[in-house]
Amino acid sequence: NIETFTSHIGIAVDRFIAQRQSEFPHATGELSQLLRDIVIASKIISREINRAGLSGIEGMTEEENIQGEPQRMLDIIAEVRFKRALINGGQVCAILSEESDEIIDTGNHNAKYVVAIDPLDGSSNVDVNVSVGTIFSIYKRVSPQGKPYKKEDFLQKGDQQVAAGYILYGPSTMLVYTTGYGVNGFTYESSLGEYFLSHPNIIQPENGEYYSINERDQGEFSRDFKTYLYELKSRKMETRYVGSLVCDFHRNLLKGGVYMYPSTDKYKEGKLRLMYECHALAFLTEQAKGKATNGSARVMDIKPKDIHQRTPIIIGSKKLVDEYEEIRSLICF
Ligand code: P6P
Repeated sequence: NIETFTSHIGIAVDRFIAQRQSEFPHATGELSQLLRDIVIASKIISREINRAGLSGIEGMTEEENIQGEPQRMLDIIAEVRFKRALINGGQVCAILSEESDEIIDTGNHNAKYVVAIDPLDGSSNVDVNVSVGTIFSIYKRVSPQGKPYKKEDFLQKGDQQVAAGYILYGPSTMLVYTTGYGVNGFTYESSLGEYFLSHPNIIQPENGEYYSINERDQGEFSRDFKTYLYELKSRKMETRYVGSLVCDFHRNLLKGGVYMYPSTDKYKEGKLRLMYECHALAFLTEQAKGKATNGSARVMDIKPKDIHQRTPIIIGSKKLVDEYEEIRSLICF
């Protein structure tokens, strides 16, 4: 009956956002509205993904994105949906998207936030029905309100994020985000069209059994990575690599583990993008008591130089990342 069905369901995300806002007397409600705008777009994309095989939108376009990667129809659809939600929501003056070379001016020049987003990370997995994700970071603009955005609004350190999160379009669609006061996970109930709190105050296990890396490149890894991987394998850690970042990150966040994408011959600076992938995940993992480094520096301390720059990353359970750093300090100095 409805009692049992709803007994385990937590608060709806709208009410959670409002409750959190009420804890900050000076809050104006603009960030709350921005989060709601992201939630709206995610519900539309969740539906598009769930029926992609029926609507024929799994395929490719003839285009490539700035990364030189082929663009899929769903990449474009996801970007359009987030752009529209953020433009109409009025809280964002500019958007940095993985799918667009240039920063998108929303025209909301009085808005005080900017958003960096990977609208649909891992989208190549959709046509084989493997989970994919959206990753977003929210920053306060540094340029004066009332005028168009400046590039400096985006070249901010990870520490400057006011909020960050991801949506995981998996067996269930989940929203996981932080505003700097812990990490909370919400599960989407499509029959009600609402997200409900299902994973309150997520803490990443200090240790873990999983390591995630594409072993294809192991011949190219630096000595510290080779030594670290040898160590992990020698104690029979489980390798789990979906090849969809949000999946691999989410599993390691809940169960404990480490995700690595080091520098390779093909990706000298690592493959993952700092502004709209690594910053958000680093903020989340630190808020959940985990750790994120680029090998020599805390990801959240990196001073961005280019809006589409990449970075090597080792991210996850604190003890596992500490162990990598120990090995690196022994080998590299
Ligand atoms: P590789 C997907 O393209 C992505 O950006 C992440 O989602 C994923 O973790 C990574 O690249 C996979 O890269 O080189 O292992 O195929």
